[in-house]
Parts: sequence; C-alpha cells; structure tokens
Amino acid sequence: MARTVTLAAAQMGPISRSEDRASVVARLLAMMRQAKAMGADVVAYPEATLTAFFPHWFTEDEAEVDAWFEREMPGPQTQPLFDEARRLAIGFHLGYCELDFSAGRKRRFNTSILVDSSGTIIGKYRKIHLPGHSDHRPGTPFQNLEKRYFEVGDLGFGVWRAYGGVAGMIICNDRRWPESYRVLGLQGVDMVFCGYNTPVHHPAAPDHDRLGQFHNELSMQSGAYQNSCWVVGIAKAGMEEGVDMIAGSCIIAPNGEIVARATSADDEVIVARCDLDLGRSYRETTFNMAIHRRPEHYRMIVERTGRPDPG
Ligand code: CDT
Repeated sequence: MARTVTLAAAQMGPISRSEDRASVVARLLAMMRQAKAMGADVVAYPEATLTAFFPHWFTEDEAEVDAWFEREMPGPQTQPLFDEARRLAIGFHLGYCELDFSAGRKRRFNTSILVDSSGTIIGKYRKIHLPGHSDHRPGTPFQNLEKRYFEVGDLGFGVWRAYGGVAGMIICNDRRWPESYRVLGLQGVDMVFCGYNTPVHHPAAPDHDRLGQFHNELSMQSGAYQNSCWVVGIAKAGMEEGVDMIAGSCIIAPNGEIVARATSADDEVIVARCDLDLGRSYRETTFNMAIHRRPEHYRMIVERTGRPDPG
C-alpha cells in the first residue's frame, strides 16, 4: 500500500518584539486552518515560533530572558493550537524556547516538538548545534547569542513513528551539519522537520551574505538526498526588528529536488503530497547503508592519520 502524507510548511513573517503570544498563536491558527484546507496532514512551524528571535539582543536581566521562554507545553497561551489540531485532525511541528526545571535547576533549550492529530505531543528535540557566541559584542549590527541563552540539547537526534512513517527533527544551524541528518538517516527517517531563523547578514563573515539562500538549500537538499528522506524547511522570514531574515521555506524530496517553495517573506503556507516510498527507493539502492556504507574504514582513516594540525 502506498505510503503518502501531505506536509505543509507554515512560514512566518517577522514577529515584533512587542507582539504577544496571543497574537502569534492567532497567526498560527490561521495558517493551521489554511493548511488543512489545502489538504495537509501535518503543518510545520519554524524555530522559536512564538516570539521575535531574541538571541539577536544582549541582556543580563534573567527575568527578561525567561520571558521569551515557555514554562510548560502546552501552556494556557499555546493550548488553542493543540485544541484546534484535535478539532481539525491535523498534526503539527512547533519550535519554541523551553524553560525546564526537571534536572533540579533551571535549564533553557531551543526545542521543537511533534504533535499528532489528536493533539498529543509524541516527540521532542532540543537543538544541538548552537551557533554564535556567548559574549557581548556591542559593536555589531545585531548579535547571535544562542550560546548564551541556550544549553546544548541533551536528547540526541531521535525519530518517532508518526504521520504514516518515521519522523525526526533538527533545528536551524543543525541543517548545516551532515551528521544531523545522518544520525536520523541511520534510524530510517522518512521526513525531517527543520525550522530556522537565519539572518541575511552574517556579521562575522559578510562575504557569505550573497550565498545565504544557496547555502540554505544546499544543506537541506544534500541532507535529503544523502539520507533518502523528505526535508521540510520552515523559515521565520522578513525584516524583524531591523534584522533581515531569509525566507525560502521549502519541501525537498528524497531525490534532492525542491517540490514546493515559499515565494514571500511573510506568513505563507506551502504544501506537498509526499510519497514516502520515494525515500525507500533511494534507501534500498544508491544509499543502501547496510551494503554500501563503510564506517569501519572511516574510523581506520581517522585513527591512522589522527586529527590534522590546523597550524
Ligand atoms: N538560528 C540559527 O541557528 N541561525 C544560524 C545563523 C548562523 S549564521 C551562518 C543558522 O545557521 O542559520
């Protein structure tokens, strides 16, 4: 029997610093309804969906930082998303900033979840590759303080049986690292959800700026192709509090082709009907890992040559 699922990416336009959760959730609900009307089984929202991307600003005020985070999921302000998902019978993927006390101390993570069509959380991921810096750099047009505000995720790259296949999550900067997809690919992932907040301008390397959209697609297309899976890239886009963020949300097939792409830098829903067996076709031939992959040789080469001295 054919395994197909209709996936939607709900790109978000900018969120102002003063926009409250109720307003953002209203935007998300509108896109959830639109996705359902377009035939989607699952709607995917970006990284840190519920607020402006605050790691662009420095503060030492703990309470101010905590205000960007969710203490519970669902909480009173996000419960409507879960209720509407159940009413519409649609799954969703949501990125948010998580305040966690389960380890006996306060921890902050850049987190995403998978929710099934009954409104139940079935999977959670905490971002592993945190970009940027932890020190204050006041001379730059904006900062990238993820290393200051988040801990490295402690849940690994997991997969879950969901939406008719096997689903996994990565978050933004993770998409630039082949290991992220490979760990999921080794677990037979069919679809990977990846929300992102990516500025057009890279203050530490402005010569990269003109290639931002190319690198976005290059990373996700190669991740999809080399791991025989669908990848859904979901942007927070547009001019947000003076920071221009790339758009280009897209849905990528296991053959590496982009099959749907956003055309705006605002709230926009795109959908694609995804044949999960297209992934199986690549996984059983070109990228049959059991037959063709040679991990013992990768280890031997590293052991023999050691780590090159960067000079
Ligand atoms: N949010 C996030 O991870 N952003 C980073 C910016 C790094 S600049 C290359 C990203 O990889 O898009």
